[in-house]
Amino acid sequence: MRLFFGLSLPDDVRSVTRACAEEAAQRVPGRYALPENHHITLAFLGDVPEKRLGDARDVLARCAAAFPAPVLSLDGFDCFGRRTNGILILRVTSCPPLLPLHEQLVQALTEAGLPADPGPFAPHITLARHAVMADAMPACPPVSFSCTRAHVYLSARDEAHVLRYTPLETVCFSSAGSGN
Ligand code: 2AM
Repeated sequence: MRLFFGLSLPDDVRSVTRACAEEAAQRVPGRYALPENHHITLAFLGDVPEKRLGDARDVLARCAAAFPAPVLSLDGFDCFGRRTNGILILRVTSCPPLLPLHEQLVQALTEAGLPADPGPFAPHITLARHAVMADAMPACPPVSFSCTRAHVYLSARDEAHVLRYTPLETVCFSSAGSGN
C-alpha cells in the first residue's frame, strides 16, 4: 500500500482552497487535483507492506504526541518545477514550523525500517500538476487554522481509476500550550 503522512483541511478551509483552484484554473491550465484530495504532506513513505501499517501509525503517533498542534496559514500561489510544466501549489506557513517534525518523522521511519522520502520539504497544498503558470496570480485569502490531528493516508485509485487520498489512521498532536 502506498502511504504518506499528512494534515487534512477543515471544511471551511477546503472551501477556500477549492475556490483558489477554481480561480487559478481561469488562467493556469493544468491537471487539477480533486478538492477532496487537498492536504498537506508531512512525509511520504511510498510502498509499505500492509502488515506494517500499524508500525507506520506508531511512528506518526509518537512524533505527533511530542509536537505542539501547529497553526497553519495559506501563503499564496507558487510553483514547483518548471513554469511551463510545473506543480501549482498554495504555500503554507506553520507556527511552529513543520520542518523539524518532517525530519523527526523521516528519522523515526528509517529507524523503524520503513521507507521515507527525505525531501526537500516545503509545506504546501498541491492544486494542479502539469501546470502552465501565468505571469500574475490572484491573491489568496488570509486563512489560518489550527491542526490538532495528523493522518496516515492511503494513496490509491478507486474503481473508476480516480486517485483518492484516504485517511486510514488518525493521531493527535500534543495539546501542550495550544489551548485544546
Ligand atoms: P503533495 O501533493 O503534497 O506533493 C501521494 O503520492 C502524495 O504524497 C502526493 O500527492 C504528494 O503530495 C506526496 N509526495 C511527497 N513526496 C512524494 C514522492 N516522492 N512521490 C510521490 N508523492 C509524494
